[in-house]
Amino acid sequence: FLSHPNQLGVVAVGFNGGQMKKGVEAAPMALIESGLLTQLHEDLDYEIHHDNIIHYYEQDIPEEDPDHRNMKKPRAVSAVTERLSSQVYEYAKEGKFVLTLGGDHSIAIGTVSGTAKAIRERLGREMAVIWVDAHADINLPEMSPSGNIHGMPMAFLTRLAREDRPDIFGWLKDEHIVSTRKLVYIGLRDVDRGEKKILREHGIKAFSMHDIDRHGIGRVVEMALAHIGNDTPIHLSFDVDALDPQWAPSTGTPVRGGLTLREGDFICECVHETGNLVAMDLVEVNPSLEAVGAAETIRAGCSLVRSALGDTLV
Ligand code: HAR
Ligand code: MN
Ligand code: MN
Ligand code: MN
Repeated sequence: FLSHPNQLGVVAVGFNGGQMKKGVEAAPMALIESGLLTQLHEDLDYEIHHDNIIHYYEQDIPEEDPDHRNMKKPRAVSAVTERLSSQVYEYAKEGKFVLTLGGDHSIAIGTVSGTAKAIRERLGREMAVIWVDAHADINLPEMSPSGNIHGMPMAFLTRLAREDRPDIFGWLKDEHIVSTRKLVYIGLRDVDRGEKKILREHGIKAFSMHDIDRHGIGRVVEMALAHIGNDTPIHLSFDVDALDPQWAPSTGTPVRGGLTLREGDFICECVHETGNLVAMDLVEVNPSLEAVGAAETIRAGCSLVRSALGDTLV
């Protein structure tokens, strides 16, 4: 589905406004300084397209941003993701692979919408999303326990949550939207009551840690890919908190009992092998939390990205 499979568009998103903890905005810098893009170029032969800017979107972030429908910083998240959506779209419409380095997971409202629109225009097809995360991030604003928008992106991206104000996600149009049938979760283990109800009522495919314990990661990835079908473009949105805190301690909402780094890499390798991957996000690395584990978390993040982009063990 890529017209230029070795061309990689990179967007570095230093945004933290989808949640309350400072530090996640420093992740793209840390990932890039640790050599990620150099490795992708030198070891995996990608031609990197990057403006060499870490985007903080200062000029898009309003001073006044009162809560709306229980959402915290709704205008900031909306403005940043609207901008990001067109940045991602610009790369994706040229048939390049798009790699976005976050940032908290609210930025997926921008990345997924941008890829979905480009794939519709370029190929006339609906895209699938594989969401690897401890959390389902599909809270409707009113039912979110925290009001943090990083717990809501999939609700807006599927239109289960909707808002018509143009400054609060009203910019999301039909071409940006993903079908609940084309969404698959892997790694879930901290899902809110209301989210469980949504997953059940809409028949959304979800593989929890329980499923991984029961069937093994190999079978789970096979079932996840079978659900999507082998002729569908895929956007992989990887929240580093899907990994167990043993491998990725430096993240805002760590949850024990997660994926090993090998299981995370394995998911990425298998998704790469389909040949259908068109975009990836890596989010929620927060180098300022559990500082002793920051280097390890950054290394884990780099490993996931390399695996998704075709690094092989032998
Ligand atoms: N579900 C909770 C909420 O909505 C916690 C979300 C935690 N978020 C993430 N995203 N790290 O995956 O607030
Ligand atoms: Mn070179
Ligand atoms: Mn998440
Ligand atoms: Mn998460």
